[in-house]
Amino acid sequence: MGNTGRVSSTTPRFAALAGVAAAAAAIGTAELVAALTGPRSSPLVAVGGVVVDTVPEPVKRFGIEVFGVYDKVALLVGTALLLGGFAALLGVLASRRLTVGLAGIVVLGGIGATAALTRADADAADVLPALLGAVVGGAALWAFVAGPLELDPWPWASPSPTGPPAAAGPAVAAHDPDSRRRFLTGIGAVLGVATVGGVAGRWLAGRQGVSAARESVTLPAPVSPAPPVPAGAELTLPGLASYVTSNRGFYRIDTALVVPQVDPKSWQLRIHGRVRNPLTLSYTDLLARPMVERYVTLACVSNEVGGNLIGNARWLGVPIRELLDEAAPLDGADQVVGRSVDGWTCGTPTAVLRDGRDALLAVGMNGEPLPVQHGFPARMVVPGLYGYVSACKWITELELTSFADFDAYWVPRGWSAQGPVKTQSRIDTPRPRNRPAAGPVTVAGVAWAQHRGIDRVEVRVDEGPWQEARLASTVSVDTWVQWSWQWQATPGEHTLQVRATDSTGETQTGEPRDVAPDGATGWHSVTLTVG
Ligand SMILES: Nc1nc2c(c(=O)[nH]1)N[C@H]1C(S)=C(S)[C@@H](COP(=O)(O)O)O[C@H]1N2
Ligand SMILES: [Mo]
Repeated sequence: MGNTGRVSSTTPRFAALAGVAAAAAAIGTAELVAALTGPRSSPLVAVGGVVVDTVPEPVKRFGIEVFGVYDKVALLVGTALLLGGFAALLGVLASRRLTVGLAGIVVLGGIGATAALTRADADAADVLPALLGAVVGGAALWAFVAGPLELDPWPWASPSPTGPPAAAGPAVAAHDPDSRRRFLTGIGAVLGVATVGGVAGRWLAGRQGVSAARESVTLPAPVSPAPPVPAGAELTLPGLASYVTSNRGFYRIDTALVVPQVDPKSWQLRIHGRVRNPLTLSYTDLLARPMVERYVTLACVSNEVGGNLIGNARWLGVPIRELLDEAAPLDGADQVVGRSVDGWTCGTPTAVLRDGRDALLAVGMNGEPLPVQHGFPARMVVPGLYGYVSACKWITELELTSFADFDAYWVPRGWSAQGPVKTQSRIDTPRPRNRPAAGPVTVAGVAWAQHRGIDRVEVRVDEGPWQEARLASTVSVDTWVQWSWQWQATPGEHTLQVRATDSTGETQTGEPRDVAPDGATGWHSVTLTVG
């Protein structure tokens, strides 16, 4: 170095570095504190959660398109990058006027603390990660910009304007040759400690999860077991979705940036609102009740035609109908709002829950306690309705109200209050990347119309005549069904299409419609080359 020109040109970059290090110190501290106050009080997670929930007007369309399929990691990384940019700017501002930089940190801390307070079930301690983070971040900024680690000379410390620029001698003389090394070592140390602290905080928070509590649960045997899966339900073809979806393979959709960790010991389900007899059940109360086990196919309203946001599992639980009968809904209570511990809500017609179908307050999935991501300790599963109006995970309340009085989470965000599943069908094999040889080719897939049942599936090639596929067997009308069709494939490019007819006689419409506001329509098409 020793060249004043180079010093002054690199200094803003060092100042930006100081800002980023200060922000890292703040975030690392916040994550560490959040290990005590709960992962949702982490400012990154809390701010991300507010972003997910608010979906401001210009972003609304985008929000609707990515309904539920938020890339959570991308959101957190995006927030961190934005924060990094802002922090760099703060560093530069602080190098001119420390108070401006510190004020910026106070604003960031305030945003984090406010966001944490808006989360469902927040308590006063949830402001601590953001506030303590801001204190540590502010101290770091001061240390690098005006304190012991200050880089010497900062631009404002350069020789007085009266001194000839070429005669930078005094500044160079006053320059502490160790300051740059001290500064950079300090930055490195702060970034290192902040990273270790942040990772440790995340790790500690993860250890407080409920996996151990979940593993120690013994589920009761059902008084009414699921009917056995008939041998003919599983065609076992490569590429074809299996009739029963594994827990690991089951799609996951929710707005939760961190998976809620609900301790079954303190968990309660309140059934309240417009009922004659409000009830509160503990997890033990729930497990003591007679359980039924049923196969039900769950689908997301955001599932595009041909998409895979659908799965079929064996759910163990208590019929919601029985719980409602005990609570005795009052006249006009036509909506049951399921409310999750994280504040998410869905609204289900009371009549649907009481019409005799196997709507379950589920505690088990495919013979295991519900996986944490799928709603442990308890969730709703309602055959025939999309998940966003029925499948509340981490449920803690069933509130009887009316559709006129309450809009559940997705309704003000542009989705229909009513969400019956639409009849749909999908071609799983062959796929475009397959290049089958000419001759016999098995075309196969799944079709669903939960709670109505599928009567017929038809396939056509190159918009020729519709030809009836063979339906596999199913457990009940509440699950999807596999289908297959033998194709005498000829060389060249071909387009396969599928459509299903449900047991009411209604054939799936070919009109392509978007997933919003109440589920996609249209025929799944697969174009591929033979030979
Ligand atoms: N608490 C909570 N429950 C929720 C959601 C949510 O965002 N939060 N999403 C719903 C939606 S849109 C669907 S499709 C199903 C998905 O359930 P899964 O993740 O177990 O497949 O959960 C429903 N239950
Ligand atoms: Mo969904």
